Amino acid sequence: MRLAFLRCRPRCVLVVAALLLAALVIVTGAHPKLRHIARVSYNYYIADGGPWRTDGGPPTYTALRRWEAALPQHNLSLPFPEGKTGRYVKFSNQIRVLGWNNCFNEVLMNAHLAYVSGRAYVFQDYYWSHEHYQWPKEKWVSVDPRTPLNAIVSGPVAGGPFEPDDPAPRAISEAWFDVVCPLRERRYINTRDVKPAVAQAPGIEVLRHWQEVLSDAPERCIEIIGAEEDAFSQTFDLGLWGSPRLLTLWDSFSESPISRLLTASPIVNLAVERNSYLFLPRGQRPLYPARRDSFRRVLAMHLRRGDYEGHCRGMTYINIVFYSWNLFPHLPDRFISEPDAPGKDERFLARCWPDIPRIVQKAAASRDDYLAHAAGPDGMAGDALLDVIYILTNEKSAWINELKDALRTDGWATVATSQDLVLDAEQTDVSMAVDMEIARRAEVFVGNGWSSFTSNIVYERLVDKRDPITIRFT
Ligand SMILES: Nc1nc2c(ncn2[C@@H]2O[C@H](COP(=O)(O)OP(=O)(O)OP(=O)(O)O)[C@@H](O)[C@H]2O)c(=O)[nH]1
Ligand SMILES: *[C@@H]1O[C@H](CO)[C@@H](O)[C@H](O)[C@H]1NC(C)=O
Repeated sequence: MRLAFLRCRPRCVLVVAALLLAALVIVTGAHPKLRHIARVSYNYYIADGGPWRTDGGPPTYTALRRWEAALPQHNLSLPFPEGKTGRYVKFSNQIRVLGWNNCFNEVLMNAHLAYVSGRAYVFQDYYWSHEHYQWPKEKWVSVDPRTPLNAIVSGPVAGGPFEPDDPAPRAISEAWFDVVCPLRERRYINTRDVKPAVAQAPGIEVLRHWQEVLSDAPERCIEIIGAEEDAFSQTFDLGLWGSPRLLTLWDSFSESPISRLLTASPIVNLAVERNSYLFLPRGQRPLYPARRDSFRRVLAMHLRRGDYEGHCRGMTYINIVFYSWNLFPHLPDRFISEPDAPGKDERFLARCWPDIPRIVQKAAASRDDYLAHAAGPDGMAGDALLDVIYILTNEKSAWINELKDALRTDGWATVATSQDLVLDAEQTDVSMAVDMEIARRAEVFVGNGWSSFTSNIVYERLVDKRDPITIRFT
């Protein structure tokens, strides 16, 4: 009896294991959500094998990942304020899985706060909001798709060097933070213990308050943790970004090396170069000697479409003001919210979700205002000319062709849109940044005042000291 049981045992175990495995496969396969997680996990951990994956899925950034890991500041032997005696701050309360520009705002301001506090900023990957990710779901290689920060932007915010005479410690990666700041050496600061004191304060006071906390703390390693009960537990939260309280931060923030040394990434810059054919003016020879540089003849216009129709209606309802740097009163086309005046909803929607006639009209008016501004006392516009229009948009339908026809009919000799860009896999992954860089370089920009996508272009153009007449809103 005893012996027979022992003899059966290995076989019984095998049979039971095989049955369990079969049951697992059947249960996982039958449930679509589980099936998705299984496939995505398989892709993430096993199938994501590097450059040989040419099936049209998202890029793996194998080389860029290796480069980020090997940044020169990732070195324990470096002298203070870097290396094993250096001072660091990681913002684990940074928002994730949201549109790029809502995240970008915050990343930049946190990096500026780290800078003024004499601590190295810990940069992190960008985690996509699912609806904006460029790749079809069946091609995803992780449950929450993400992109290395250095694929999107370059500069001190992403670990690039500061100016030669600046002793600031360079930003490090999340992975290096785990090496240089082991868990037992970290001080955790919960936002609940810091934010209430400056809950409704002007932006500059929020910065100064946190700066004091981070500078005074004797600990080398600080990790900021968001309060669980606070739905907006960011250091610089949505309430601040959507309010004029923000604008008091401008002098400090715009003069920071985080802002001044911020550029597009090499991947993005190359995408713009590769597509510069599109901006070559195609019309007849100008009637007067005009600039040769194509970008100086481009008017770029951001049309926030798709999900924005519903979003605009929602914002109309709560009468919301412009977002972030779009709020500057010295920019033309200010939006003054009108509580309950007759027809105010229509006026709001006409600006947030403009139709084709309005778009055509706004492009022409922005061009004419710019040329009038460029004109000398003789009424001549010098060599200024705007004959190229670029429409940056998340609109993917044939509506774009209707708009292109209307713009051509109105006299724009060269019309290009986001749909015309030719991009490889890495450039496709960061196409929002490609569009933003084109809009940064264009001579005139027209955006949507409620959009954070627009506001970060406005920010870059203001840092570049562009004339306000070249920064417009529909
Ligand atoms: N390539 C490209 N993508 C765009 C454009 N407009 C919107 N998108 C995509 O949609 C996302 C919009 O999210 P954000 O960047 O946070 O900007 P936002 O306009 O404030 O939108 P919400 O965050 O949804 O309010 C972008 O990050 C892009 O992924 C565009 O003109 N070109
Ligand atoms: C790390 O820093 C030390 C001190 O500056 C330097 O001598 C060493 O070469 C660095 N190591 C690497 C791998 O760069």
